[in-house]
Amino acid sequence: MIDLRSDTVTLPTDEMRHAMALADVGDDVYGEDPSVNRLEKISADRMGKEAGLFIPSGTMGNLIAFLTHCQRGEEAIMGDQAHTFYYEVGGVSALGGTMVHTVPNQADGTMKLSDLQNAIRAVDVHFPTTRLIALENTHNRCGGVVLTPEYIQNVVTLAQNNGLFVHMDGARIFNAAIKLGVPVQNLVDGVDSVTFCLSKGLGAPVGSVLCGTQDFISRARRIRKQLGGGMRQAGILAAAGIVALETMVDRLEEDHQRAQLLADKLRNIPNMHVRANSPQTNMVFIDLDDSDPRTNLMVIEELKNMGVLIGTSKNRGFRLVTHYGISDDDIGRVSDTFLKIMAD
Ligand code: TLP
Repeated sequence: MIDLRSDTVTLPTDEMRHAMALADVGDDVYGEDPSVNRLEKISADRMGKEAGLFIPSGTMGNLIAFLTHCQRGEEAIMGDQAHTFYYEVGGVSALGGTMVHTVPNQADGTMKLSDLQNAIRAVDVHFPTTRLIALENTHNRCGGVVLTPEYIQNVVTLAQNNGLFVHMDGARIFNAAIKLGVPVQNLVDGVDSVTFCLSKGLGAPVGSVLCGTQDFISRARRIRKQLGGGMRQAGILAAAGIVALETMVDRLEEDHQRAQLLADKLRNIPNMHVRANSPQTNMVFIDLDDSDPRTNLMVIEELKNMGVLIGTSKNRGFRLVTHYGISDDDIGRVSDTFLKIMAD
């Protein structure tokens, strides 16, 4: 099977498995796991933040950030295509009582500054208090697109002028940094909290890290415990995360190149349309022509029967994600398989 459903399907490298087997561990709820402590320190340094917190998943990282920043009934502004809005089971509202205020995401993953400004509540006894703006980089539903440091700084300035916090869902922030050729720190300057994932393109089996100030992370640690996310000998997992950070970041460029190669090949497939500006990073989004009598789910099933797994996207769309388990040969096989299915 060639699995392009997501970069979450990546398997740990041999070096990760070795590091896991040999990891120094302790009880992380007591703060005594040396491998977790090391991962948190390395992560915070990479992000240019004071402290880090190892979290089981990106979803929990975002949830903890929201719950730490916002009191019940307070409002968080996010894009209407945000992962936190679409794919996190309503956790911030269900578990945090956070009121979600969406504004339209533009095709490039941004939200207009004027929309953000208009979404901020005035001080009025009737209104919830606006507390947070959430960004996402790379932006998943907008096509794996990249937010630039300039845009992020504009949002940070707007937030600071209005006394708001900014959280960055940076599940794939290293993809953004590699694409832009900038240090990852430049993408989170002035941002109050950032979650990034070790278990996507970086290939670790489990885990994300939330970074922010010392005070923010101390409070986030309590929320993680409250949610049942306090782990014990988690150094086994953190050890793989350290290898991920040390060995897997620079090679993300290869995934971007393969996504480009894939898109170029798919452009020649009848009745398949590669979306404008796709791909920017490791995600290729394509759409099935309206004239094709099949649904996207039917096409996915046919591809599956021929050994290729891909994901859905809105309407008649598909998402194909490259990662280090995918070779150039695989890209050729995928396009040949598409050709067979679409020519029939
Ligand atoms: N995204 C998954 C699915 O949930 C859609 C994927 O396959 O892309 N933020 C962003 C931007 C994400 O794309 C994801 C995962 C998460 C957060 C959540 O991470 P996990 O899966 O670790 O909870």
